[in-house]
Amino acid sequence: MAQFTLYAAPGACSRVPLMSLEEAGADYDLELIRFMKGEHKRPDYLAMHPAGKVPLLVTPEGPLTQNVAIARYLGQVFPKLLPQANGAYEAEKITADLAFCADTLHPIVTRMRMPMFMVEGPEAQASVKAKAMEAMQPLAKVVNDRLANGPWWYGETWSILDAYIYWIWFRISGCGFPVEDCPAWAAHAEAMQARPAVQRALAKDAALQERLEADGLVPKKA
Ligand SMILES: N[C@@H](CCC(=O)N[C@@H](CS)C(=O)NCC(=O)O)C(=O)O
Repeated sequence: MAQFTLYAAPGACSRVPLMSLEEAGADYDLELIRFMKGEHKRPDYLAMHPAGKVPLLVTPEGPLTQNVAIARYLGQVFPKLLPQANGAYEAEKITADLAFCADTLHPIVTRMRMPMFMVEGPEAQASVKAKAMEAMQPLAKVVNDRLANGPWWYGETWSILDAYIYWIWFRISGCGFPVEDCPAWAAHAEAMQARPAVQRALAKDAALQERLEADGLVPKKA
């Protein structure tokens, strides 16, 4: 049995720990959660993740939920994944950066991509999406300005923050958001795609998608 098990869904924010585990060269198994079959709401899964979401990382010590906590944990087990902070303030600045992704950017992304989870009807959904796009604009500038001093979120050193910011990029691309206004973020995404560990993670994520397609749970991508 592997040291860790990551429960994930293709395209979901479980890509963040997936890329991190690949970057670390960790020993882990990957388990597919089929939202369409309600696997994230089954009692055995809820016993490990009461909120019924992905990602879930099962560690030798027990299950761990929430991307911020999983990133913090992986950063301790594999020190190359996060900057090693000098003191409480520096440490919590890193937590704040992770929380910026999880608590500020991610909910806006959800409203941009999945307004149907928020309100009923096409007009209300279009309005939720438009508001979310508007809210994302100044935040995208914050990210872009930060990455202009890159190549990575923390300058010369790659970290889990880069995996998180790259997942957000994936979600805001291709939905009408003006990503062309964020050239540094686009360059960051390209640099991410050139990393062998990221390529391995994306291939595993694509394999999960293919399993959903093979089961007839999602339409086959053209
Ligand atoms: N704050 C949570 C957010 C997790 C989350 O919203 N995951 C989404 C996928 S990106 C999910 O599982 N959605 C399924 C659902 O809510 O039913 C974290 O950081 O882990």
